[in-house]
Amino acid sequence: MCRLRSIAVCGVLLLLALGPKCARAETGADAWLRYAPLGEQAAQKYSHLPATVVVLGNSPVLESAKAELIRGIRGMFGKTLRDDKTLPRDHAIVLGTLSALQSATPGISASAGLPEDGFLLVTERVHGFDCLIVTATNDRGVLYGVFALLSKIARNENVSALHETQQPYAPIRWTDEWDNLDGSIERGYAGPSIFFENGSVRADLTRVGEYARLLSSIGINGCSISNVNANPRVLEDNFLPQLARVAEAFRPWGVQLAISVDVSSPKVIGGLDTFDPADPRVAEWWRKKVEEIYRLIPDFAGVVVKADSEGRLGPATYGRTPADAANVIARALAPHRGVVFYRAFVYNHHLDWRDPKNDRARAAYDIFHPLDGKFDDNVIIQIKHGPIDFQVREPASPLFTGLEKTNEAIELQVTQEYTGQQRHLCFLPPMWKETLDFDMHAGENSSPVKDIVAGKTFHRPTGGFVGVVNVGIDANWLGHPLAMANLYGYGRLAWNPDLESKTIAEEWTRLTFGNDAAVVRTIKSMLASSWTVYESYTGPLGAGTLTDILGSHFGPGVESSERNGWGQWHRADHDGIGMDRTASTGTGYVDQYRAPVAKMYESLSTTPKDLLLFFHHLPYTYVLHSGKTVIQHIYDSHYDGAEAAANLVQRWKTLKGRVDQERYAEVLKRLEYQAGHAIVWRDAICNWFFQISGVPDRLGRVGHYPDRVEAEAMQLLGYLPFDVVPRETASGGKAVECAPPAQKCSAAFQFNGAAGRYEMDIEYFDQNNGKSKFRVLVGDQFIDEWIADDHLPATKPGGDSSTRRRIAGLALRPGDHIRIEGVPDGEEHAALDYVEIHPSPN
Ligand code: GCV
Repeated sequence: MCRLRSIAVCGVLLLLALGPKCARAETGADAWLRYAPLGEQAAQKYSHLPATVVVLGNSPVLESAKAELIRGIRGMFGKTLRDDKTLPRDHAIVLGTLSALQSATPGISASAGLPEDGFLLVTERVHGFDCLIVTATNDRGVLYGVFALLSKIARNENVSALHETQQPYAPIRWTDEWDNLDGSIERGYAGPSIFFENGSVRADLTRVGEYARLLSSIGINGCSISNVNANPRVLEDNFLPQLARVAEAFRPWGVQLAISVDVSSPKVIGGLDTFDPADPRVAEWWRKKVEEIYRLIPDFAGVVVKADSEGRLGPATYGRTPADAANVIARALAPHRGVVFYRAFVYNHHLDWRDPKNDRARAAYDIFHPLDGKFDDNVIIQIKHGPIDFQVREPASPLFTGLEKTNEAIELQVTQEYTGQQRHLCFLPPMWKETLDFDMHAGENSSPVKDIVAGKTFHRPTGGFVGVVNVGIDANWLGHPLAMANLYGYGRLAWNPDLESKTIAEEWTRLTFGNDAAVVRTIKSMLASSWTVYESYTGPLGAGTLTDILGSHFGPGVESSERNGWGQWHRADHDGIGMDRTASTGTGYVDQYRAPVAKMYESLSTTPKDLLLFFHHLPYTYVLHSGKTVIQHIYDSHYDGAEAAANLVQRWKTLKGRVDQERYAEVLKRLEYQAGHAIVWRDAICNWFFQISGVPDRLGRVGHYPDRVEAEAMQLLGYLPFDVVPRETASGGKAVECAPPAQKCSAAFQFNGAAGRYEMDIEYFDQNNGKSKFRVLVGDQFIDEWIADDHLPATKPGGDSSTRRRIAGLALRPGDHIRIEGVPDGEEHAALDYVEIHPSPN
């Protein structure tokens, strides 16, 4: 079935009877809630579905549940459910809480000891009619049940004789958004904020409502909308009514509003001369402020606090502890059942890098473990999943077992700050699963992280999951159409961390792209491999992401981690690489784990290969279990990774015509970019390690690029060579630029290969401070042109801006004169790195 817009295309396809099924055109805005028409076969399969919906009760959330059901059935089957107010005089889908159901139909057997937000889907006879009942303890549970039912149908599952209970693993299932009041988003990669604009809450909150619907569909019940690097203004009297508007947009979807607060607010906006948490005036200020919030937002969820971290003020100013700071706010929130998330991401970013015993990874445990038991019951310590900062691979934070008498939540990062910024495909649930399933050995029984944060292991009253999402105003929410699999996956794992990541990938693919077996198989397998592919060309063996940690966190920047106080050290030098975190010779970090875990990481032979360099400093010549040396592993993994990234493009291309053209093209564009950028990464990392270690690549690849013509070696007209810094981020350390006063430059060379068809890759630099133009000519013949107008996080030539333009199937003869013309714009000087020419694949 096709939408009107694509009828013409569909018609042509049908007429020609070419290619597979016609696909609908989509922007990605519907995400996994597409409710795309299911077709004849499915209509047959679900013909038993009732034609009526009956809602027992009356609330905005139940209203959403009903509207969603009608919308879903209409989308998938083109039928509109009749909306009845009273119990069935016919087969019906009945929605209502257990108590409403039992009072409307005494004797109904549908009962279950469901916790808040859990739900039951069951087929039962009501008043003599078979009904499909969606029930729960609370209205939100009913809404979740409706989403689950629609998801089953959209994925072609059988719903004819349902008896299924689902309940959330933990009460806390939140997202944090790092949105600033000016509309920018810290670490956001899909346009400006959906919440704020120019210092205020947006006038139009349509997208906010749509976002709440998406969150609700995966069981998220709270959302903190403002950056943890908090602006005290959010608490100003005139700002609170604006927040109330956001809460209103969230409410019909059962999502409760939260905000990040700055602990210095009593002083900065409150007129006090202190924010000392021990000062009674400060406590009183928080009490009154919180009361004011609840007057406007009765279902306000609570606040998130980042303090004494990365330059933020905190209780340390007054010699107080995080417990003092958390409790003073928690006591103001407690009468209203609000909570404080106090982030354990507290560390000294001025560490002395010369001291081999210093270790940022130790910070959270060192600071918070001694405070265990000192936090009030409505405080939750929000712990990043690893001890550093969302690197491509980290061990589970030892703090999870460092707090037995304190509530905890795990913080996972959906926005791909260190994992490719939604320009690279990186499906994160497999990574999250490793942490969630990791046994921390808290006692005799197994104690995976998921149980600890859910409060099960240490019998805590609350706890759970927080995902940092950072959706933007872009139609598809996260930029890369496939990145939404991470938000979906986060929600599904927060609901049920026992789910396999493959199951999640399959669910998401079916809901997002339909049930075509080839589409499901291909996307699922692309997602499944994408994290380790990304890891293999950006940070193998647990070294941490070897990115520019002082800047964008995007492209390669090996040295940026070293010789500064940030503590993201990998300690690579002439002889070896890795942080020695052992108890015997290193920083002693391993001793923060319980004994069995500490023992495993202390020993080189039992440390998992993927984390070797996180725990041990090894010579480049150290031989791994695989038989390869560390250095050869680094070379090989980067070459294999870049090849695997290229392979993602090929796999995606097999879906042409099977998914809608818009998303097909957008994904292809991003995957092609990724394949090019993986080569930038590969070359930068391999060359850096080759330079520093002096150990050649056994396969002779590093530093040898036989098909490459360096721009600085071409015949240059106007273009001038320059050194790129850091040097490994350009081929040979140099590039050419068309700097003022030049207005147009050219770089030319002669092709000396055999006659044939070739792929020509032009590596150029696409900055965000200009839109240079490029043209390619062979002899006098125009071949290609483009504008360097991407929005990469770069204002200069280097690893962040290096971009590949591929010209495929180009016929060349020996002696052909190839010329690239560049026209600079603004600060962007049409810089070129090299050209590489390979025979076209057959
Ligand atoms: C919101 C990292 C990020 C920061 C982020 C911080 C945090 O350092 O780069 O952008 O700040 O983590 O989680 O607080």
